[in-house]
Amino acid sequence: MKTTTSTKVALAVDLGGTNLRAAIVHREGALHHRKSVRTPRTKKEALDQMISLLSELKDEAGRNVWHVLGVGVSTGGRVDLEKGEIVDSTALLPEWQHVPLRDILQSTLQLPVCVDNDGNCAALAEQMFGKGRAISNFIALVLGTGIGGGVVVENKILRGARNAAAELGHISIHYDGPQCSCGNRGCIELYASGSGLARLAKELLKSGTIKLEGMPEDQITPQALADAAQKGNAVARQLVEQAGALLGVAVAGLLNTFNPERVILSGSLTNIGELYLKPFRETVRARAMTVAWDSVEIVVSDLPDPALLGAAILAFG
Ligand code: BMX
Ligand code: ZN
Repeated sequence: MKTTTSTKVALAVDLGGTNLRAAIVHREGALHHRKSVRTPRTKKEALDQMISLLSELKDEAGRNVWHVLGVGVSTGGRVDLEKGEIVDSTALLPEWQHVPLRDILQSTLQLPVCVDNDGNCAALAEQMFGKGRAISNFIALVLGTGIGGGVVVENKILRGARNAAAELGHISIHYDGPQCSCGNRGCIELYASGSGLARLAKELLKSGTIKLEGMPEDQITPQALADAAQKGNAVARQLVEQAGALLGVAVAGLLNTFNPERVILSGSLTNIGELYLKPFRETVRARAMTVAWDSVEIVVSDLPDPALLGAAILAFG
């Protein structure tokens, strides 16, 4: 690509429960110099890491004589849009309460900074560049460590009173389910996300119900479970299928609530494919109201990293 000083770019960072990702993003949506590291456990380390990744990218943009318009941050947690502050977060990002992320990054990087929740960022990216283009009503679900959500109603991202709407991972599906770090019980994220599947698998390992050869407890990933299922491990298969079906229970409720034209799935769990997606679709079909099911198309995103891309869109303004 021929580029000049008039080439305008944004720096984007996505703070997830497992990975911290960053990239330089061009206006037309191309991601350059993508970087991904494990999210450090403490807030201080994560902040330092974020600043170091963004500084590297800023230097890289400088070397390419690209004009950096600003920084966009996609993060788990409830975000005060006006202040650019992470107000509250679950155990996936411990310690991230009342963190004035925008001010911290702005003063360090000397660039304008915008911050939003990762599910909202993903919905924004789908709307601009993905399968949400020209779709007035859709739901974006990011199925990763947690479950991020974004809801677009009549072309607008649904934000609610304080930008805390669409925390779709925290729809409770079990009255008596385990405690979730959001304060509720039995949230769908506890069953159908990467962290949820790992939690369930660990419980089964402890009780001796499941044997996962060559998979130490701290390396139980949805993909590893899916691989075990493919190799004939019936318990692993049942876990993954159950995760898909339970997500279907929550999404059927969302169809009845929002009557979207599309549900756009992204995130690492979609890589499992049909083992997870088939029971998901079947449950949605079985449980949603007929008109709601008949109006919807369930699709998998074709964007490489919707939340990261959405962060850049924030910075482009
Ligand atoms: C959690 C919650 C959501 C977030 C989702 C996906 C926090 C810190 N996170 O439900 O705000 O959208 O996880 O996050 O409260 P990820 O870690 O899978 O990217
Ligand atoms: Zn919850």
